Amino acid sequence: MSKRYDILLRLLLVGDTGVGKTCLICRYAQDEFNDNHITTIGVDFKMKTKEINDKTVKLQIWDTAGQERFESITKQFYRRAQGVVLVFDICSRSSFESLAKWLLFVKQFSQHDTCVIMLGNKCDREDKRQVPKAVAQKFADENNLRYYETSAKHPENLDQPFLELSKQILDEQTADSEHDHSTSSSHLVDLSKSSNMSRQDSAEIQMEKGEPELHGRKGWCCSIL
Ligand SMILES: Nc1nc2c(ncn2[C@@H]2O[C@H](COP(=O)(O)OP(=O)(O)OP(=O)(O)O)[C@@H](O)[C@H]2O)c(=O)[nH]1
Ligand SMILES: [Mg+2]
Repeated sequence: MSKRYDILLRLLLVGDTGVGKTCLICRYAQDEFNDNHITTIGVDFKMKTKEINDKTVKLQIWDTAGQERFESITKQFYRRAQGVVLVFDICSRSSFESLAKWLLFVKQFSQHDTCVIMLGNKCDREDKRQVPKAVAQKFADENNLRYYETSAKHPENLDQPFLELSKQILDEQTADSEHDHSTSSSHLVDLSKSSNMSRQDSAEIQMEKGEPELHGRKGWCCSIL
C-alpha cells in the first residue's frame, strides 16, 4: 500500500467536560459544529492531513472525555501523544482552575518532551466571559505555554494553534534527529517501517482503515480527511 503522507503526529485534547474539545476537533477536521453537548465516552479521534514544512503531515487528533469517571481510560493516551492541547472555557472559571490538574496529568503521564499549548475556547461568548484574557495569559506564561483564544462556533483562529503546535513538534523532532540519529528519541511514526510497529500502532492504523469501535460508539470519529 502506498504511503499518502510523510509523518503521522498524534495530538491529544484534554480539559473539563463541556469546554468544547469535541466541537473544536469537529470544526478543525470537518468544519462542522454541533450545538448540543454529547459528552464523549472515553476517547475518540479524527484525522486531518496538512502540508507543513514541505511535508505531508497526518494529524491524528485524539478527543478525550472530560468527565472524571473516564480518567483511568484517558490517562493511557497521554504517553503516545507528541502534542497536548489543554482546553478551558473562557466562560467557566472552574474549567480554568482545573488546568492545573490537567497540566499535572500531562507531566505525570506524557513523554518529557511533549509539546503543550493552551486554548481558551468559546471566545464568541465575550459577554459571558469569566476568565480575563490577561489572567489566562499569565497562567500560560508561568507554565511556558503558548495561549490562544478560540471558538469552535465562529472559527476564525482555529488553524493557527494546531498548525503552530504541529510545527513546534516537527522542529523539536528535527533538532532531536540532528542531535542523535538513532531512532530511540523519535516520536514520528513512518508507516513504511510497519514491521517495527508496536501492537498499539497497528491497532490505531486498523482504525484509520475504517473499523473503529471505541467504547461502544461506532464510527463517527474516524473519517480520514
Ligand atoms: N458558544 C460556543 N459554544 C461552544 C463552543 N464549543 C463548544 N460549544 C458548546 O459547548 C458544549 C460542549 O461542547 P463539547 O465539544 O461537547 O464539550 P467537550 O469538552 O467535548 O465535553 P466532554 O466530551 O464531556 O468532555 C456544546 O453544547 C457545544 O455546542 C464555542 O466555541 N462556542
Ligand atoms: Mg467531548
